[in-house]
Amino acid sequence: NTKDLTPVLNFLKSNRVNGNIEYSGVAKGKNVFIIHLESLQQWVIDYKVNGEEVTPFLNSIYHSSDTLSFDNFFHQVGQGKTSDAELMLETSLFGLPEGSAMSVDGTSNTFQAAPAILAQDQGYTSASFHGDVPSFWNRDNTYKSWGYDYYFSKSYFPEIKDYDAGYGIKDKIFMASSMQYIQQLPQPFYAKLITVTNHYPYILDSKNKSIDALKTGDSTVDPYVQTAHYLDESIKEFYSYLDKTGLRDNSMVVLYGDHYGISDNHKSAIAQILGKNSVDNYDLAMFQKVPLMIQMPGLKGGINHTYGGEIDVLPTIENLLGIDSSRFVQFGQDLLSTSRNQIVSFRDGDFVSPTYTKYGGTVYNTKTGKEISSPTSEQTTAINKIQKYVTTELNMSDKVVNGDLLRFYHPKGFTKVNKKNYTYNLEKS
Ligand code: GP9
Ligand code: MN
Repeated sequence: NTKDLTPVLNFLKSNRVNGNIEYSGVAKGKNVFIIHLESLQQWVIDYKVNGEEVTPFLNSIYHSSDTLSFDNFFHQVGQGKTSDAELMLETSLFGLPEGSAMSVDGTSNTFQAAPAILAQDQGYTSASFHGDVPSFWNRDNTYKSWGYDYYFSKSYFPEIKDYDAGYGIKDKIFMASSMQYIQQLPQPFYAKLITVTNHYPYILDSKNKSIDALKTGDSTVDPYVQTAHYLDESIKEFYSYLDKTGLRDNSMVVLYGDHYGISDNHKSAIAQILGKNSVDNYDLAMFQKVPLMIQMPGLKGGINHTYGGEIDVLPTIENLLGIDSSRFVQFGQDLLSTSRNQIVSFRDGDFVSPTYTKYGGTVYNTKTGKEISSPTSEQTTAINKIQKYVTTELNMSDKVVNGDLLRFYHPKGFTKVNKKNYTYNLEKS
């Protein structure tokens, strides 16, 4: 009941930080694109294979003066993978310790999610685009709970020869088709484009491969750079459509990698990628970095070193749009805030912070990467304090999701989403 919310609200209140004033409202009224870069990890940025950049276009965005780029940004997903990433970005709530919250609770729970917040606060129209079957990760139901006006899935995209590489339509075809629908949306809009080609097992027809594979000898790792390169080219094409349609000048583009593509089971390949003889848990923790870039004409950009994760994206976007996030139950902190705690909780209770990193249960000095095998009492106190925050944050978020606690919460000026108001024409026409 309502009482269950009290500890959650107290926790959020005691950890609240002010959004960065300098950036508050700078994107007000702009269209917002969320570009979901499937399985893209931060190490590919500026990485070369045989002298060739894997993601030349994303690299140019990463280094552009109107892009806020983050080089200590981590994925925080659990078993829900893509769906956990979506949940965090749309609601600033964590996925569950097991399974997918979108699958388990997406249909029935009450949410106060980005599409509804932007619609009610600033009149945004929302649409999600994904070139696979609508039921994957229970998107067809969850998107109604989040207040998505439109959901364009498989049947909206052309079925041409070799159009599907697994998990849905190839990214380049997906971008071209999505743009035709996007042009028809009332502005300002909030549009999410979920790419799929850079998904395990990284299959691509030879005519679309334009870069060498890695040569680690691990067949599930080596082609990763080829699909990542294809994904990069599709983003370049997306930007050319922005130019052609005139949308570029009045849009903010948020690009993010949803989670690792190469799992911890591939240690030898990871070591080769990183140019090391072997990897330890510290290296694997840092290997969980994914790209986050926020690009907008006129934005004061640069490479930001704050430690953060997917849970922090929504409050960051809200501040940029001039939306007060403090009235919502959101666990993240504005990435541009100068007073953030910079504690990144992994879903299993491990963490990264500017001082200490814990991965696979081992604690490291984040700055040196050295294992802390016999901590001083001072270190123990500091580590325990971080651990307590991480455990509490995850527990609180789980309480909200498992107990459907947002049905008892009424943010100022926010009307509960009525799922019945949303229907998507998902049948094949
Ligand atoms: C499925 C696609 C991939 O629709 O988004 O999901 P993942 O396997 O990465 O969770
Ligand atoms: Mn994914």
